[in-house]
Amino acid sequence: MTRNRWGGRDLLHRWEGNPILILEDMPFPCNTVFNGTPVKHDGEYLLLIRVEGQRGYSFFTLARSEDGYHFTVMKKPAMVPATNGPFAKYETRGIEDPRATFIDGTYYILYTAVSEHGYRIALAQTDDFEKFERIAMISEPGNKDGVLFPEKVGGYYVRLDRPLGLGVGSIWLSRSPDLINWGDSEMLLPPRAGYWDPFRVGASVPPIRTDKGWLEIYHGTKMTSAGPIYRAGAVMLDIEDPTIVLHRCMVPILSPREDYERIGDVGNVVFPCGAIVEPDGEIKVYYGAADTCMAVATANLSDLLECQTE
Ligand code: BMA
Repeated sequence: MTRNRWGGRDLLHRWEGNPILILEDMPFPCNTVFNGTPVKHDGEYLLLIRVEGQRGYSFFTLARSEDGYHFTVMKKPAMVPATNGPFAKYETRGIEDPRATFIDGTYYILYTAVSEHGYRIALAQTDDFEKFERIAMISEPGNKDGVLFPEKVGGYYVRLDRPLGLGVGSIWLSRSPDLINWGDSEMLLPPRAGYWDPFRVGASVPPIRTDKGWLEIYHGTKMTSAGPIYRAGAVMLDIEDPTIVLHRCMVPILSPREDYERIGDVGNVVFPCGAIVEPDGEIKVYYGAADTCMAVATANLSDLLECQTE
């Protein structure tokens, strides 16, 4: 019997059929497929995936599934970098890492717009994942990993993001009256010396309301002589005042262990961009692996909440 040198235990359980999307599944030539954000729309699983084209810049394509595991990728890209209008000059090097949140009947997508002027968070909306409408650039350069809360808190829309500041890379929280104008920003979660997330942290999955608080699945990096290792962890925020951190996982909930997470364009990366909570309490977390393919891992939401108290 072959021993699996990557073996290990994570709170999230990888689906045995992983990875769920690889280059072979793509109906057109491209470099990689990763960092997709899921929604369940009319009973169907939709995954808006980041595809890096052969020129090296990213765009988004839709994949559809009936069971959340077997996906078919649409033949035409869903959203490509703007080539005219006010967004064009900020998307010259692609659009990356979409995160979808459903608020009051509309899906809002936060994504990273990349250009020679730096990276910024942009906001688009869609009702059906067929047509996307860009709404606004909602950050200055040097900010990414934007995720929207699924409802207003204290009368305001709320987002988490990751301004790079002095290179520290902490998760911040900002508020907005209209989803376009953002401010009232506060530092929420810094990297943690002495743990698995000492270098940088960033929001990953749009916050999930639970009866114990807002569950945020975030990514954290540790720097090594071979580059960063990207792991996923969990933090619980107060429902009424999400600037209050109730619990933060001592250990990651998912670490790169399998070949498809270890080896790729950027090795040692698990990078969630969204999750689906099923009616029976199972959570499916969708993540990019090694910046090269898409994978999914599951847990009971209640087990994930347990991890907070460790
Ligand atoms: C982050 C983002 C992600 C990427 C990750 C690992 O900074 O750029 O898109 O998956 O790095 O390379």
